Parts: sequence; structure tokens; C-alpha cells
Amino acid sequence: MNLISMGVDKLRLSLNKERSPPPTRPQSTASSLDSEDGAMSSVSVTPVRTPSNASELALDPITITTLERSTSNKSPPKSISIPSPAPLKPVHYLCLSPSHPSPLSPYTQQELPASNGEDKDYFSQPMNEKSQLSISSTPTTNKTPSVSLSVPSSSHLPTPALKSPSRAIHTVGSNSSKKYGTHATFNASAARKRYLVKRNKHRKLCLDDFIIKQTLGTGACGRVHLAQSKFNKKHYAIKTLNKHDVVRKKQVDHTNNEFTILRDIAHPFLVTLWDAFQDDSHLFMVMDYVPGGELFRILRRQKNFSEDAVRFYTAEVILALEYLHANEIIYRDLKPENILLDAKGHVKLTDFGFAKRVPTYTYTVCGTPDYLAPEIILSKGYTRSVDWWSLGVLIYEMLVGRPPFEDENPVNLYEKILDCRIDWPEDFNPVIKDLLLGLLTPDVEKRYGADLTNDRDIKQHPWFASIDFDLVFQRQMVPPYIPSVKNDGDAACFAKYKEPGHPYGKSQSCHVIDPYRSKFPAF
Ligand code: ISQ
Repeated sequence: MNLISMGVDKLRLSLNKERSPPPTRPQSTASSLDSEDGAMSSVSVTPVRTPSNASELALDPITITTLERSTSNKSPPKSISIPSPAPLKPVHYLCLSPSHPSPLSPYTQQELPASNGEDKDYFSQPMNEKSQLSISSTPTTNKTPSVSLSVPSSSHLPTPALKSPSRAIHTVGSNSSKKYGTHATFNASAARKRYLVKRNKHRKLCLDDFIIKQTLGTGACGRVHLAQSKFNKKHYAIKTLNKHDVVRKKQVDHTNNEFTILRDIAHPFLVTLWDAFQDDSHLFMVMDYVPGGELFRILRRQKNFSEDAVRFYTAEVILALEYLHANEIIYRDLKPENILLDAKGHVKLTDFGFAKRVPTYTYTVCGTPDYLAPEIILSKGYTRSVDWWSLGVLIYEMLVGRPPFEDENPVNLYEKILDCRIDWPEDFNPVIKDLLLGLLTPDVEKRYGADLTNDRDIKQHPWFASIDFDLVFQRQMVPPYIPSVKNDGDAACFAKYKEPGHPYGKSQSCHVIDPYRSKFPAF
């Protein structure tokens, strides 16, 4: 079986299972070639895919305000024809972590470990304001010629010399700081360290610390609930995963990746994880509640967005991807369903079920069919440039109202992607077309990205000429659409689901108590 048919077959398997009627689309799928779980699998694992989980949805429609402006073979192929990514080096570090001792923890603020003042500020801010930071004015526009690419070191997250956390930019090396802009520079290593401090000092949260409320989304292995802390009364999103399903669907690695990556990141446009825990049957991840709902729902209601609105969402997503890539993380599931809006209308990327730390190449076939880059379909080794391909698909879908590559038949779909056959609407802005051609190119060497050492840095494209990315990072740009959110626990922007009563905390059988706990050591 050649590589193309292998990739297509794997994806076809999942498509046949997952296809659901418009305006939905197939859920994210994964066929693991690099999974420690062994045999290749094809499953749907994305937890929130409203409203594609049609059978789960309660029938009453909800109102959304419209936009104000317009094979089991584990060994990778030997020869790979895509370039090695440039080495990733620490750049500037802006220290802020979502993983401080949590304000939702059962401890009072006075009981928290001595902090350096940053925690104090942090706790005194509303949660959804914590990322509004000042940053230095280090230019992000430095262009340097393309550099010869070499395979980076195998280290995972960059580990800069970490001094006391503060809200200032720390320059860790003037040369390395030129690779990514200042917007990519939260200190992930610090986030992880502080998480560990918290873990050592405080008991883990447990389900009993929350009042579980309605379902916000469902997926193959579980659901996301709105939940209220019994301690600070704030609302959170708790993602629950059935351990048996995770193991059966060979998603153990992806699930552990999701937790460890979320634990280590901190960025204004990425969802914040507060804690994770498990009971005998389920895994739980406690995250900030992002009340504005999915961009997907708004897009489907609105059909398409104005150019200004698309530029706004794209600019925020670019900074989120740039940050992940600077920390050697590929996101791999960019699409409107995974973009939530906060109460003010700013972006939060969610669902890190396919995110992976990848210093070099990876081989897993995963993602959402419409959004897959050619090199994934071809089962080639691939790098973070797959996220930039998906960004091209996202921009097109936001502007046109449908993805650039569509076909009921998955084989035809993948052929269209591989041939880059795109229908351009007649009046399509040539500047955006130029941008999209730079993203939707199978040649990864020519594809745009957010790497300043590469002369194809997307932020320099004329379509973003009016955008000040420093202001974007500070969330100073005015969002095109303000979700209608009345209070902290308002879930009006989310679809309504059937609520069968939650099964958490119950053992699977009276004889075998939790055979899976050791598979999820970090929870
Ligand atoms: C936060 N808020 C609402 C919904 C969510 C779904 C998944 C992850 C985080 C979320």
C-alpha cells in the first residue's frame, strides 16, 4: 500500500464513522503512527464539536447575536523531503503563569506559599483579565534572511535562565530573541515550575470541590461541563474523559500530552488550565470558562465574516500559534470549533487533544479532514508548518463561509487538498488570495509561518499592514463581535445538550477497581 492510499484509508475509516450532516463536519480524527499505544487507530476524540454531535443536542435552538460589522507500522518513512525546522532558542520571556496556586483551590489566599508579588496582582485581577499585560516595545518586524535549517536539539520546552517572575520581559539572548516576536515569549518553563510547587504544597482538587452544571460540549471520550467552584463561586469548564474509552480508542498519549502541554503554557489567546485530577473512572481537567462560545457557531449563523473581522481573529490566532511553536508545540487541530471567544470577544484556543511537543518531525495522522495539510495526508513526517496550512483553511472558511477543500467523498477531498484545487470566489480580494496561496502551498519550504528568521513571516504580509501586533497581544484591538454574556456562569452562547446525569466517581465494576490509573500518572 503506498503512502497516499495508507493515509487516505486511515482517514476514510474515521470519516465513515464520523460523518454527520451539514452544517456540521466530521470530528477530529487520529491515526497513531507515533503513539506509544501501539497499533494504529482511527477515532474521534475532540470533546467539543458543537453542533456536530447532533444526537446529543437538545432540540431548542438558541439565539446568537450576529456580528456587528459586516498501519501499525511505527517506523517513519526513511527519506523525507521536507526541511528540518530551525533550532528553537529561548527568546524574551514574559513571566506569567496560570498555574499559580489556584484561586479556586480549597486554600485561602493567606495559606498560599509566599509569593513574589506577581501572585498577589494576579489574584486581584478578574480571571479573564489576567492576560492583559504590558510588553516591551522590542520590534517584531526584524527580518533576517532565510537561514540554513538544521535539526534542533531534543530538549522540550526552552529553559531560559529563570530569575524572579515578574511582568517584565526578560531578554535571554539578543540573537535568539530575533527568531520569534515578543508575543511568543511567555515563560512556559516558569509555568511548569510553579505548577509543581503548587502540586507539592496543596491537595489536588476533586470533583466534590465543584457543582457540576450543564454540558458545554461532548466528544468521543467524554464531555465538557460548566462547573462552579464551591470555594470562590467562580465558573470553570471541566473537561471529563472516560478512562476506559481513552484507552480503548488509543488516546492515552494524546490525553497525557494535552494535560502536560496545557499545564506548561500561558498566553492570552490560549485557554488556561487550573488543575487536573482523576477518579476511578474519569479524568478531569479544570479550565477557565470561556463564555462567548465557539467561533464555529457564530460563523455558521453569520455565514461569513467581514474582512476586518477575519483579520482580527486571524491576528490573535497567529500570536497563539507563534507562542506554541516557539515552545516546540504543534497544535494540529486549528478550526473554528476550537476557537472560543471570551466575554469581550477575544480568542481563546481550546482543545489540546492533538497538541504535541515536537522538536523535529512527527508522523501521526490526526486533525479534521477539511483542515489537513498535504504532508499529513501523505503520511510524511511533518512539522509545525501544518498549523499554518490549517490557518489558511481557517481564513478562507471565515471569509467564504465554507472550507476551501470540501467533498462528501474523503478520497476526492484528499485529492483536492493534494492538488490544492481551490474555488476562488469572483470578487476575492487579491491581497488575501496572495496570503492564502502562501499558506495553502504543499511546499512547506515556501509556506508562510511566524518565524522571523524566515522571510515568509506571515505578520509581514501586506494584508496585516494595518495591524500592530503589539496591540493585538495586549488585547487592545476592538473585537468585531461582543458575545452577549450576562454573568459569570451564563452559558447562553453554547448549544444545549441532553443531560443524562453524570457518571463520575463510580467504579466500573465491584471486582476491578480502576485498572487505568497508572496510565495517567500526571493527573
Ligand atoms: C472553556 N470554556 C468553555 C468551553 C470549553 C470547552 C473546552 C475547553 C475549555 C472550555
